[in-house]
Amino acid sequence: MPSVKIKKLLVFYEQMLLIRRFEEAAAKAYALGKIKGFCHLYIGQEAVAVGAMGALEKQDYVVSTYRDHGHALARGLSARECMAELYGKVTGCSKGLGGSMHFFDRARHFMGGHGIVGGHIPIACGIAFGSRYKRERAVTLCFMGDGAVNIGGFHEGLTFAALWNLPVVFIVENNLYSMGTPLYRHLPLEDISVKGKSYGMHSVRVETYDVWEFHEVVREAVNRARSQNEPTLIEAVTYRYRGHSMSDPAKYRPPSELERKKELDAIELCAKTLLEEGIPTTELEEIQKKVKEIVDDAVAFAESSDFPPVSLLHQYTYVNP
Ligand SMILES: Cc1ncc(C[n+]2csc(CCOP(=O)(O)OP(=O)(O)O)c2C)c(N)n1
Ligand SMILES: [Mg+2]
Repeated sequence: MPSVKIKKLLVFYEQMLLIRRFEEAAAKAYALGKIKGFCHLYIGQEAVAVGAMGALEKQDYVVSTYRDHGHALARGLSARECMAELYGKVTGCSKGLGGSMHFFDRARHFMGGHGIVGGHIPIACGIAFGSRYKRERAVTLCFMGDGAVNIGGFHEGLTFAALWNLPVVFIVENNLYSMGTPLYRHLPLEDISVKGKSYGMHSVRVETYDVWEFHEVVREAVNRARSQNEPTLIEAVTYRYRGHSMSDPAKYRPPSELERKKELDAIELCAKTLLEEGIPTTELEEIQKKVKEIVDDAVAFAESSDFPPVSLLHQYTYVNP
């Protein structure tokens, strides 16, 4: 009988694999011209989204960046509605009006998908303020990249969060690059977590490809936010395998760096742990088969869906009172 931890780890394995396979399918559809516009893949960073989202409850909120597919899937948005959104179809999570960078799902408290680097941080603080004010005991998780920590919104948001004791956890996904710019060229620090300390909040740097280890760190921060209204900054050192966007061949980094990072792959590590814990290979193969079916079904669903009608164009431009 698998322990609670192993049962949860099996779910994490499936979710990480779903993100990976979903994005591989998205890359293929993009190359065929079926998905247009911006598309930023999350491949390599799956353990961050999955480990973090596993620490949340239903009432909690998530605010993401333009690299949002993995966050959305880990939060429970279906592969169908996410793929359809990439295809610009009306069955997408944002009715085909948002595309890759603007996934949104009010029911699952997934508050976007934001294209402006760092612009979403004060929005996350506003959501956290709202839930504290209404005594909802909800925590807001706010994801950002390393490129966001020099932006004004970061300073405003973190100051506000610490000063007003907001139940928010900031997760900086430090994938060592901001577009094609390596960290050392845009930040005079290697350790981003020192920034959190300077705002007077709990702050921790985590460098792991072990989804469970990362999950534990986020769980502690989420519990503290929920029970004591204390914010935390978590720096997750990670790596993206693909370029910044679909038009970026990532020639600015040495291939040996990518190969070295791939050896630490979180999905493979998770599978290894599960096998060592006595989970049979056949069970992992079942999960792999299931994930493939989910992704194939999502692609077929997106392809057979309709584009939004022109009448929808202005419907969500302003809030209808
Ligand atoms: C305010 C602002 N400036 C510039 C851009 C253009 N831009 C889009 S992504 C990006 C890099 C962000 O890198 P990072 O935060 O490290 O996230 P990653 O892409 O690595 O996930 C930039 C500069 C933007 N979207 N918003
Ligand atoms: Mg980055």
